[in-house]
Amino acid sequence: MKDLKSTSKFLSLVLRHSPEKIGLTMDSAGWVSVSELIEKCNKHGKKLNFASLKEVVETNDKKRFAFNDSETKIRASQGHSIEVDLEYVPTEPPEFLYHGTVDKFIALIKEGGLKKMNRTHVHMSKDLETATKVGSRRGKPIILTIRTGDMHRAGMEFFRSANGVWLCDAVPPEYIEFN
Ligand code: HQG
Repeated sequence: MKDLKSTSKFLSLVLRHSPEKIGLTMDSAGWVSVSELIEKCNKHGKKLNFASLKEVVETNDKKRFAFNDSETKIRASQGHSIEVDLEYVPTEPPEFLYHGTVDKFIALIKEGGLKKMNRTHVHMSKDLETATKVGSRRGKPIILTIRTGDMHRAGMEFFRSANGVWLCDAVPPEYIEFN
C-alpha cells in the first residue's frame, strides 16, 4: 500500500511535470512507452515492473494514470505542468462546479479569478466532497462555487479528464460565489 502510494507520487512527478528527470521521452499527447518507463525508473532507483505499474493504474484512488488499449503506453490523465495536448473534447459542464482552496489565496482569487498557476488548466470538482479533499491538501479548506453554466453560455470552454476532473482555462471572479 505504502509502496503503491510512493510509486503513484513518483509517476505523477515524471508523467506530469518532469519526464526528463529520468531521461524519459514523452509525446505531444503526454504518452510514454511503458517499457521505457519501467526501464528508466529502475535505472533511477525506483523499482517497477509491469505488474506493479498495472496495480497502480488500476487501484489508484483518483485513477490518475491510464494505459492505451494495448497497454504499451501510459500517461497521466490530468494535472500536468508541461504543455501536452491530451485531446480533451470540449464538454458542456453542469450548472455549478466546485474549487477547493485555502484562505490565503482568497484575496487574490477575488481580484483576478482562478488561474491555472503552474498547471495547464484550472481544476474543478463535481462535488463538494472532492473539492474539500483538494482544498485540505493546503490547510483548512474553503470551497468556492463556480457558475460554470453561465460561463459556458458566455462561450467559455470546459473539458473533463479521463478521471472526471473538470478543467478550464481561467475562471473570472464574477463567476465565483465566495459565500
Ligand atoms: C490557487 C490534485 C492565488 C488554487 C487535485 C490552488 C486537483 C490561486 C493553487 C489537482 C489563484 C493551485 C489540482 C490566484 C488559483 N491567486 N492562488 N489567482 N487561482 N489559485 O495544485 O486545483 O491529487 O495547481 O486555489 O485533486 O489545488 O495531484 O491546483 O490552491 O485535481 O491528482 O492556487 O491536483 O490532484 O494549486 O489541484 P494546484 P488545485 P492530484
